[in-house]
Amino acid sequence: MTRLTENDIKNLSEQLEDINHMLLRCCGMNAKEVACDAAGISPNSIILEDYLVGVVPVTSGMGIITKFSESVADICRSLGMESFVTKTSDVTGLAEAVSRRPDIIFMADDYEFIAYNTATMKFTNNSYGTASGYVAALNAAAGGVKEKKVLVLGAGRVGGWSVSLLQKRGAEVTVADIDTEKAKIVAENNPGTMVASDIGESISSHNLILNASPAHVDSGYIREDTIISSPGVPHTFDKEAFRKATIIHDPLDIGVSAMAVRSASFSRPYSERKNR
Ligand code: 2YH
Repeated sequence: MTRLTENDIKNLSEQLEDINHMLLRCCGMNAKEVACDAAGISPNSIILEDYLVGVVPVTSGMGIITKFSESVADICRSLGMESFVTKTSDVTGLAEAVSRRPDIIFMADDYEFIAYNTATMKFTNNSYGTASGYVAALNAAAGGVKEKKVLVLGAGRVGGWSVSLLQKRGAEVTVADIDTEKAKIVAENNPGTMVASDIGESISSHNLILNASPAHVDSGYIREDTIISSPGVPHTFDKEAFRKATIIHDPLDIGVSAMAVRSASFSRPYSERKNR
């Protein structure tokens, strides 16, 4: 599982405006609109300003990623939500967060990253959020994926969810992975999905790609006018790839925004139900 590095996110809070511009340019929607589409709700149906989000740093495993929690809180703030990072971490941090009665608590260790809705006791995770956000972005950038061929690179958790969500939007999906067995399992779980036999040839024969793989995509294979929705980190496209393709990418914003909006959609805000 790819772990974000401090370098991936060090300036993210200052880049959120630029990411919104990138999304508007590529998809005609900003991060909030992409996240609402990913969650299957209209932006007018939810008042994100009424939701309070708590983010708890977690020291287990490989430990704290500098600015990770702050970036998550800033992303939620950029959506209009109120947010805070707890001063303490782990279980003490969770207790601190709960005492402030937030609607949503974000926590991540090395394997799982969740947005827990405190009213419904339901959580949504980053793999689903990332897949749903990048599928929504690709769908918007492509003017709809219905009955169009889409290639999903990577058959991990994000790739698997992407295949399923693209199929729900009516796309004809092919999945590719250097581990063909993993791709076959994703295809078996999503009947109708094809498995790529030659990854380079598949990239060359698609102009809509969801890149959920950490592998480098060689620009030589990429067709002119391809749209690549690319959650995969590290993000290693070269200049030629950017010349040929529209590439939608950011290290955290699209996935976290989708998680925040989906988790908020599980319940009305606490502020509306009670006095905090
Ligand atoms: O980046 C990660 C994991 N790879 C999970 C991602 C799931 N798609 N976790 C972040 C760890 C954050 C750290 N524990 C902190 O700063 O709190």
